[in-house]
Amino acid sequence: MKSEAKPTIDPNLALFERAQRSIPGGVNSPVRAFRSVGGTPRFIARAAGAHFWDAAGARYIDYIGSWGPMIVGHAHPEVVAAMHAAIERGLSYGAPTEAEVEIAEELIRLVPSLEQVRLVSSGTEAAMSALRLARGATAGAGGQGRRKIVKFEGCYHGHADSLLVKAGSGLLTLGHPSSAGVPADIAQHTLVLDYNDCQQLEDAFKAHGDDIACVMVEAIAGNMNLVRATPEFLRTMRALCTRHGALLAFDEVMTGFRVALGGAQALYGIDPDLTVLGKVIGGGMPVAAFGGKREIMKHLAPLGGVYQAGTLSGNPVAVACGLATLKLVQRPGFYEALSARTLELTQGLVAAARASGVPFCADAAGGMFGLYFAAAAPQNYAQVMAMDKSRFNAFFHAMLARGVYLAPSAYEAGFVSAAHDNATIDRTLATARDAFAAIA
Ligand code: KE4
Repeated sequence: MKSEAKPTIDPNLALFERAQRSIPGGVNSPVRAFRSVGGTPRFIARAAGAHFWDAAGARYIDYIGSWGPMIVGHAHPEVVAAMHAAIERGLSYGAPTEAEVEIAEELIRLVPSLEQVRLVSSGTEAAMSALRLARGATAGAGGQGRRKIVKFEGCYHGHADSLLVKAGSGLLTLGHPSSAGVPADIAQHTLVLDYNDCQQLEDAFKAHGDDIACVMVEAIAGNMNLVRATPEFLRTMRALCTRHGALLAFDEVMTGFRVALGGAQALYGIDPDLTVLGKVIGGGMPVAAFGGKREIMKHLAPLGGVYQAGTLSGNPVAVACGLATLKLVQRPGFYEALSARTLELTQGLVAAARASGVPFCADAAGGMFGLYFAAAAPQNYAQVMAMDKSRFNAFFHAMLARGVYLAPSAYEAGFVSAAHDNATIDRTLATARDAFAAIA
């Protein structure tokens, strides 16, 4: 009797269905659920270098790199060895360690504006703490702390309540919650302006200047796809904060050690009062940080009245991973090679799209890139939203089916690692030529 061939169930689908029974949406961070692009998320079983393998054993060239941290490639032997050595000494002590001092000194040495830093465990925690510090360190008229913060539509700074806010009805009216669970009386203190709009910044300070504690910005935005700030926008921001006594915070969680060794602030030559870091500084482990001028950091407990704390802040195993990664990115020529590789990728994708007549452009900033199904690179959120999302989704799936894993959303940036060698880039471009032809 011929045995009935068993239907092969996609292990990713089986895992996704199982995961949804115990985890909301089956994921621990929404973007991983593929809801923007549709289809079944890939459950990753292992990763090495520029690749990872899903639960069905399919191999992909990975262009998310854990959303930025894996800049030296997955499972780099020197990073793994450093972590093993740290693990042998114990996992966590809840007491200070020399390694935390070492990574703090390294960050201060490498990031131009830093005089002191505090380590935390996520970018959200770092941005949230930086905001509280800014409010606690700036006195408004009459001596009470300033309450307002300014952010920009399309920029993401993690999921603290004050930062899950969308623009009010009128641009300068106070913000409304962009998430359930955020009380209006918290959101009302967040002003959400258009990215790259200098006039709105001027108007906001005219209306609220002496109550603005902080302006927080991604100098190269990576959470509405990749969108660059104009130098004039950042210079205006810096000047207005200085004039009105507000603090300028650069959120470099994504751009830090990604677009250049000194981050976006080094590229633009801007000196922010506070900097938020994450991703690369942990090398894939939960390390993030916020820091700035000593005069501001002295307001933090246990010195000052701004409370902030964390059980696993500065965790020795995580810090060992971060230190090993920071050592590798300082090798001579690291960023030159990474930037050249990323540019080769984006220029090759543009050529491949043109060969198939698909309207497409791209941008590269150090080891991160943006892909745009549009005639020109977007300068703000409205222009991002006007791009051809369905074309992106078709391209995403055409590439995924051929073994190239791009960010599963038209509104995310992509990431190249030092492990993406010439052969990997060439393979990606050959795949893209087929994918563009398939969606033309
Ligand atoms: P985390 O809390 O996810 O470590 O960091 C928040 C954060 C803060 N600031 C910037 C500029 C960021 O890009 C992020 C997190 N980035 C997203 C990528 N779009 C992480 C991916 C995710 O949410 O799963």
